[in-house]
Amino acid sequence: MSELVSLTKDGDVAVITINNPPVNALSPGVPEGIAESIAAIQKDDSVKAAVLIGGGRTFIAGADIKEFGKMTSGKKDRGVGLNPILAEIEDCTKPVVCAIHGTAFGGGLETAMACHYRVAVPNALVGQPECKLGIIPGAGGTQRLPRLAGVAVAAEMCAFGDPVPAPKALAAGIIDKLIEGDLLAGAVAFAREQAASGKAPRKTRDLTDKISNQAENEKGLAAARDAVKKRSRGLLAPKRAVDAVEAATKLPFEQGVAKEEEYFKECLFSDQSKAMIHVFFGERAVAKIPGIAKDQPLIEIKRAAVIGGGTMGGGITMNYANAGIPVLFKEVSQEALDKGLGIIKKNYAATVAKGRLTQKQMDDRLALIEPTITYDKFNEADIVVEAVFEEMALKKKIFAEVEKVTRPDAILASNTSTLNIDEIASSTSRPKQVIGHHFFSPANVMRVIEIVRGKQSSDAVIATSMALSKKLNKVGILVGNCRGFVGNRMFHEYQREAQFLLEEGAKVEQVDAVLYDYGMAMGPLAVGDLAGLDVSWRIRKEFKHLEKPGERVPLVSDQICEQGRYGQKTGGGWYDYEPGSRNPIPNAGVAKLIEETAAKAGIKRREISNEEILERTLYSLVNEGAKILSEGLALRAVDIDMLYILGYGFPAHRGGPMWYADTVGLKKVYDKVCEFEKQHGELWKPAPLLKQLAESGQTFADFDKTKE
Ligand code: T1G
Repeated sequence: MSELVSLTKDGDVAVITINNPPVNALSPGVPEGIAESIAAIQKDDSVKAAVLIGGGRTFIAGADIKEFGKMTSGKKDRGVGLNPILAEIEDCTKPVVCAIHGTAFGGGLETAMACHYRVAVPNALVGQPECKLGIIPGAGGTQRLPRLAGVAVAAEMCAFGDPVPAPKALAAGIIDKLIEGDLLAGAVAFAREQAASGKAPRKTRDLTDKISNQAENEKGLAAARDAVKKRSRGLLAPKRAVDAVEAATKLPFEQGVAKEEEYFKECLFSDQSKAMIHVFFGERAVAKIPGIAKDQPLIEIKRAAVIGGGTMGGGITMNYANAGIPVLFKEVSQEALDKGLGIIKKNYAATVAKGRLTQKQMDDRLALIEPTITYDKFNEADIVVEAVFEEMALKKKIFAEVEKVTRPDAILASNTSTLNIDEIASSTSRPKQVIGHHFFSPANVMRVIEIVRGKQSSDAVIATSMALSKKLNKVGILVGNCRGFVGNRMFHEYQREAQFLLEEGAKVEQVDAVLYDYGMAMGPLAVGDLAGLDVSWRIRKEFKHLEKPGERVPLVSDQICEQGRYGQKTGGGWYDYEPGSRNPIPNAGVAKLIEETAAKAGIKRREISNEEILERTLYSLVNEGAKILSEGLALRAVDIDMLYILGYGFPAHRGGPMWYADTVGLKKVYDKVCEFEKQHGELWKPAPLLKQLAESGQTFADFDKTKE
């Protein structure tokens, strides 16, 4: 057929194999190859049945996402164009069995459902993850899936896109049989049985028993819509996915497919989808480190050690245990150690209680954690992660101690979120082994690690840190060493603007509501209360000596901290919190303190629009991000986007701060920044890169292309 699709025979059963590594995406030539194979089978009387299988590590992982850009830029037909080919499979008069291993995602599952039967190995996954790209299934998935699994399962799968393990898919009616051992042999035998049965091949589109009970359908749709309201705030695709599944219950198949295509195009041409496709490829792009050889030998990480049993130390330790890596968990005293271990056990127990972990898995992970108050076994550790208080002197003391008790090739990592990695490294005689591994709180949940390279961090240490991130089920993002690195350096500007807006007249809850409605997981002030206002207070004190004379700084947060209001952990910060509740309650005292402080500072207060709040907070991120790119402290704009989406709750459907700026248009952003500079001074000095790109009509995406 073609090197993408091959057709062979196993006796009277034809085998169609897709060979489009790495994930057998439905790239141009693949659907056509399948169609040609079906046509050939149709004509070959010696063939009684057929098997469709993926070559390599997986079945079809979906349509080729790289093709979507061509669709939205008008270079290619606007639709997926798969439906006619899937109809040919379904109309084949000989049973076609789909054999699934790895993942059958998106167009892959849709192709499987157009086959007459589906078999799979037990560890296969099926799913309709299109909504994670801001789209919906576009090749009949929302019409065939409810016919196989019912409305409730189909709506859940299409609205949220989570993978479904094969045994669960079998129970739901999506696949017909699990094959232990040789998948191809099992599928050929199954196909031969179907042919021998003499039954007409079962066309999924003709199945109606699972969608004929309208009351059941309405119940399933209502439950899905409720869940979408709770879990997919501001997103178009999950809503449209449920609407398309509803069409399957109300319209004949062909009309349902047409309705689905209408919704698919609406989503595909939305800014949300463009942003989420940017994020899909962004998550893969950040793993590529220019200047480090692809075959750079890595340091094998078989054992780890974590110093510090606080919130971060405990979470980091859980990551290693979750990845199956034995880890020493060190504290200075037995009491502190017991407290830290208690938090780890509580976290695991909560996950077991939610059914997301078995008791055995919990016990196995705890067995990998070795609590200690000494450095005894540290010479066995391949990596040591320090997660103690944000105090330079303390960190330098620990690195000097650790150097004496570890092997020369061990990686010495600091979880500092702000302090100078080179200065920490200077307390050792092997700075090339020192690097920053900045986890985000809660460390066992947040999916990103800011990997901070020091001046002398070796390529082996950097490459190992990036690979280790993936092993810890995280996304590693490499950044340069400066105050606050990339994430917190930008966040400092964002927090600064939020607090200046309070002094100038905005309300605490107004500022947070604007960013929440924009799509942030939380507003900047509520985030401060969650993280603990004392953490940034300690860091401000650590850097007080660096403040420029006359430089405007936020005036209220220090006063709140002096009152002992550190946020949720003290029952009050910018907001009040009822015991055991994370629900922020505006505090009149804080509002009064802001007014009084502004009056004392001679700041004239005024009505502040939501638009100004959004622009000043988001453009402060963009402007600082552009400076960071010029300084080479972030490799690409997409690295900043991924850091903010995975580490700071920036909405993926906005693409990250740099992508969002491109969406607004850099000329508009630059003009606004210039305006803010006139109004608010030097702090808003436009970044040269922003000016250059805006004046040359370019984007941050163009900037990234120059880095490829
Ligand atoms: N299209 C194009 N490239 C893809 C791709 C796809 N569908 N999936 C993966 N890649 C690339 C990826 O960019 C990377 O490239 C390499 O393959 C390895 O991927 C009609 C409209 C399958 C679970 O959303 O979830 O079907 O960086 O690093 O960790 O209704 O890839 O090496 O250059 O992720 O082993 C729906 C997307 C599409 C699934 C494997 N399908 N893929 O994970 O490898 S829309 C999806 C994944 C659709 C239909 C609609 C994962 C994976 P590079 P990887 P992995």
